[in-house]
Formats: sequence, C-alpha cells, structure tokens
Amino acid sequence: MTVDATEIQQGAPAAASADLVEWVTTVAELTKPDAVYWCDGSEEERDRLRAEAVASGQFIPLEKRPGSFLVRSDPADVARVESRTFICSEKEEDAGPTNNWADPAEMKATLMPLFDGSMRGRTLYVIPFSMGPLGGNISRLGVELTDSIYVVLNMRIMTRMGAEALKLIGEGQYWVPAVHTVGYPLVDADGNRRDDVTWPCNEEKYITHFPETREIWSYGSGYGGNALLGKKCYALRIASVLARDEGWLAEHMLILKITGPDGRVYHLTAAFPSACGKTNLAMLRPTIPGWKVETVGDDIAWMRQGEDGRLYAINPEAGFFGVAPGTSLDTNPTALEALDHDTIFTNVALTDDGDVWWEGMTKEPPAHLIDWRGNDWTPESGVPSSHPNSRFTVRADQAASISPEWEDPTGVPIDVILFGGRRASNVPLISESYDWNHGVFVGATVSSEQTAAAEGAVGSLRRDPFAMLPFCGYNMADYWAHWFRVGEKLGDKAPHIFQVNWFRKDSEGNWLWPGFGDNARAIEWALRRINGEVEAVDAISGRIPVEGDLNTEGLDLPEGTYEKLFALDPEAWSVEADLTEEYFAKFGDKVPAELHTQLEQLRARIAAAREA
Ligand code: GTP
Ligand code: SPV
Ligand code: MN
Repeated sequence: MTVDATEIQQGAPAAASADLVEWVTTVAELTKPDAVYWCDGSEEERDRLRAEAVASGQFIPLEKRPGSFLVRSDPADVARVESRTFICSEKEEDAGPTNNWADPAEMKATLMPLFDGSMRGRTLYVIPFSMGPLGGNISRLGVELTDSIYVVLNMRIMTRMGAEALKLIGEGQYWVPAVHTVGYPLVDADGNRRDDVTWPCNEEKYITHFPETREIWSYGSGYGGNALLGKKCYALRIASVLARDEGWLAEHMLILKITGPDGRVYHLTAAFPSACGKTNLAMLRPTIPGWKVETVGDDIAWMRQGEDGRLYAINPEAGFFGVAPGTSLDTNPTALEALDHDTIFTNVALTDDGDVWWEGMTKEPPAHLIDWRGNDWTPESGVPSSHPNSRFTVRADQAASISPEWEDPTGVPIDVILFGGRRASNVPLISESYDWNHGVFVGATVSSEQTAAAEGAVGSLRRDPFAMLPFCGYNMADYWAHWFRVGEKLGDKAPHIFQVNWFRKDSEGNWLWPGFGDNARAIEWALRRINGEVEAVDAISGRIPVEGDLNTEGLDLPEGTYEKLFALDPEAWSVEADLTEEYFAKFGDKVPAELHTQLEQLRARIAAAREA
C-alpha cells in the first residue's frame, strides 16, 4: 500500500512548513513508498534505525567498537560516478567543458519515469539538515528525501540533522531540496514483491544538479558523494553556484588551526583532489617540536569576507567520510583513535575476532579475513582485502584533534591557502605564489594522478583545478574569474597562496619526501615566509626555500634530496606551459585574461631559467 497525501499531512511534525509538506507529498506521490518517516535526529531514532539495518543484514555490528558497523556495498557501487554526474543548467555554456551537461527539462523527463514508483515497498525518510552550525550566518539548510537507512545514518553523522534543522526551515529559512533513491523498489507496478538485498542500487545512475532551481536529484547509487547529498552535491556543486552569485567561496578544502612554539595561531585551508591527503593533513601531528595542529574540517570549506576584511572559513560538515586504506598509527593516529566507537565502516575487511582491517592499517596483515566482497581472504589472495575507496564515517568531534573553534558559526580567519595534488615529477615540495593572481593561476592549472575516489583510470594524470574538477557546479572558467574577483575584494588582507606536493618520486619510484607529520616542516616554512622571517628564491613555479631554511632536522634524508624535491626543469615546465595553453583553449573566450597574462609570465620565468 503506498502512502497517500492525507496520511503524509497527518504524519508531518508540527514544525514542518506547508511548502515542505507539499514537496514531500509530491515526491511521495511520484516515488510511491509504503510510508513516510520524518527524522528527528534523536538517539532513540538512531538506535532504532541501526537495529533495523542489523536485522536486514546491511549492518554488521562490530563487537570491538561500540556503536560501530561494517557495511559492504554492491561491487558496482563503490565510488563517485563522474560520468553519471550532471549539471543541468539552462544554458550548456553555464556547465562548461569540464562538466556533463543536460538540458534541465530533458533531464527531468528522463528522471521522472525512473523515480516513478522507485520507492515502492520502502520507507521514504525525510532528513532536514543544516550544513554548518545550526542557525549560523554562513550555514545553509537542506532536506534530503531518501529510501536508504544507510544514508540516514551517515547523514546523521555528516550533518546536523533532525528537529532543529526542521524548525529553522519552518521559520522560513532558505533550504535546498534533494531527492535520493537507490532505485531498487521492492514491489513492482503490478504489486509483485521481491526480497531486498544488503546493498540495493541500480545499474543505471544519475547524480543531477539544477543550478537555477537549486535542487538535487540522485538515482541508483547508495555510495558516498552520490547519495549523501549534503556533501558534494549541495556543499560543493550547488553551494559553488550560490557562492558565485553571493560573493563567497565553496571549496574542496580542509581547514586547520596551527599553533607555533611562540604561541602564535594561524589557520590554513588546503585544496587537494580526492584521496590526496586532506584528512591526513587536517589531523597532522607535527614532527617538529613546539608545533600543534587542530582540526576544523577535512573536506569542505565555505569562506566569506568578514567585517575586518579577512577571509573566514567554516566547515559545513559535522563528520568525516574518510579514506580507510593507509590510515594507521604511523600515518594518522588521530583518525584511527577516533574510530573506536560509533563509526560506520564501508567496504573494509572483517577480522576473525569481529574487528575491521584494511591495507596499511598494520604492517603485517592478519592471516585470515573476510574481504569487502564477503569472501575469505588471506595474504596470498593477491587482491586487496578492502576496496581502495573504502571509507569510515565518524563524527568530527570524535577526533581528539578537533579545534575548540570548529563550530564557531563565524568561522576562522584564513592566513594561508595551499593547493596540491599527486605529482611524481615537476612540482616542488612547496613554492610560494608571487601574489593572489599567480596563486589563482596555480590553482587553475593543478594536475594530479587520479585516485580510486572516483571510477576511472587510477594513476593517470588529469587536470583538477582547485581540486574542484568533479565538484564545480558551473563553468570552470567563470569560477576562475570569481576567484580573481574575490581576491580584488580581499586586497592586502587576502591569504597567501602556496603550492605543495608531498608525492614527488625519485627515478626508482620511491617517495622523496616522508610526508604525513613531516609535512609540518613545509608549513612552518610557509608561515615563516608570511611573517617575513626568511628570504626565498624566485623560481619557475613560485618562490622556493633557500636550502637550509626548510627545517629537515632529525630527518634522515639522503644526500641531494633538497635538489630533487625542488628541481624545476625548464624543458619539462615548457611542456607543462604548452599543455596549459591547450587546456585553457577548451574554455574559449571565457578564460579570464589574467590567466593568459599569468601564463606569459610563467613562460618568461621558464625562458629566464633556460638562460641561467
Ligand atoms: P577525499 O576524502 O577523497 O576528498 O580525500 P582526502 O584528500 O581527505 O584524502 P586522505 O587524507 O584520506 O588521503 C588518502 C591517501 O593519501 C592515503 O592513501 C594516504 O596514505 C595518502 N597520503 C596522505 N598524506 C600523505 C603524504 O603526506 N605522503 C604520502 N606519500 N601519502 C599521503
Ligand atoms: C571525495 O571523493 O572527494 C570524497 C568522497 O570526499 S565522496 O563523498 O564520496 O565524494
Ligand atoms: Mn573530498
């Protein structure tokens, strides 16, 4: 029996506004669930939904970690699907050449038959949520409708979800509608019922965004950014459009607070592509004495100019959806320790004593595991036990490194912005941009080796401007212009921009830089630079450290490492410049003139280096 309009109206909480109830009714009439349930965000509700997910077999309770569960996805639903992600702007040029575009009316015509009856036999959950602290000036509200308990329980960790958010919406605050279905109805149009599976999804997938009407429709996937619609769909793709129109920034950036030995406090944001070290850096434990890092956010930053003219950042999320493999007591003890209770693990391996394990967690793998597909696994199996994009979902305040200011609704003032990626060659450990406009050029031209966070060719080099390639909700060239405009407004109060690369390799393919806690050494140099405490060397990519200024004390680096970390080969950079010119050409005359000027200046520096 599908739920009817009267039942929905009667079941709605008193705080629900008429327009919200009407929208929920419309979607329910389309998707035809058995019931509509309004999430209040209570612990009682959480416990009930967990119990239901355990009873259905989707959640496997982990005895060693109270309140924690293992979930195994369908092997065909393990990461963001960029090829199935669409920006449905009225005009194609407003999506730009880096996005898949579809005409909004045509996309709706494609989607409506798919959503028609897609929730038959299931419950439609209404999730009112806030991105950012409840009621905060920079925060924004949304409502996700979903037929997945997994999504509800993840959204409960990743956002401020429930009655409080509903109340703010009821008071008339702006909210974004977001509809999600796994696309696996349990009853067909003729009333024939089928059994559920532990990870329902559909072979056909559509992750769609309508920037003009500011709505999100997601079909067929239950995984991560495809399904937790507050995250990439709202907080980046839709929010980047809001930010463009309203003069702020919605970015794929971690936010951290760092305190030096002299007690001075700084805040940094860093844009690295997916699975390139944001969570790790956000929870950094510096290896240099006297420095301390606290976490504000690990994935997304919303930034606005404050009354004092500086740029302030909030973390719109309430939790971490972090990459599991590679997380260990050596690489990220803070994350590992945060996972000892109330964590959802997706696609990692199960140990014989009811705990989780993934590649890199310990040096020696256990002798036997159940792998992420549910099969027996031994170290001889020859395949990873955990999917490379397996993840943990955990409340942000479970990390011991969480900053006391992390929920400050006005945000933290940003001193430094880092851009980075995975580059085996060419890009030095750190270099300082000559000014804001050069920094925007650096951000716009980032390339990075692709990771398992999205389907596609892992390891292949691709442009990922501002780490926003999969997340910019409008034309990337317009986005670059927006960054120039923001810089003009910030003037001399603008953060300083640096480029970093922890991933440079030697000719044998070994990492040149130890990374992780030692990345604090590069940040220390950046902070000394902005304080005017050290000179720097003008180089092709920017200003690089004078040898000896980068603190390598206590590191056992082989002779010649500095030269290799900071080598800037004019021939290789000349090739990069040519590729950049080709890349810009894709955007036609939308490319801001300043980027062409910056490219000319880069070529002039390359020419000067050739002569030197
Ligand atoms: P998303 O959540 O996908 O946006 O990614 P993220 O940028 O938060 O990625 P995360 O911090 O989870 O990085 C994942 C991978 O980067 C892991 O395999 C880490 O081991 C590796 N990594 C992080 N920092 C470093 C580093 O300094 N050096 C090296 N070599 N690897 C690193
Ligand atoms: C990323 O891919 O950048 C993520 C994970 O942060 S997901 O939420 O799945 O997009
Ligand atoms: Mn991310």
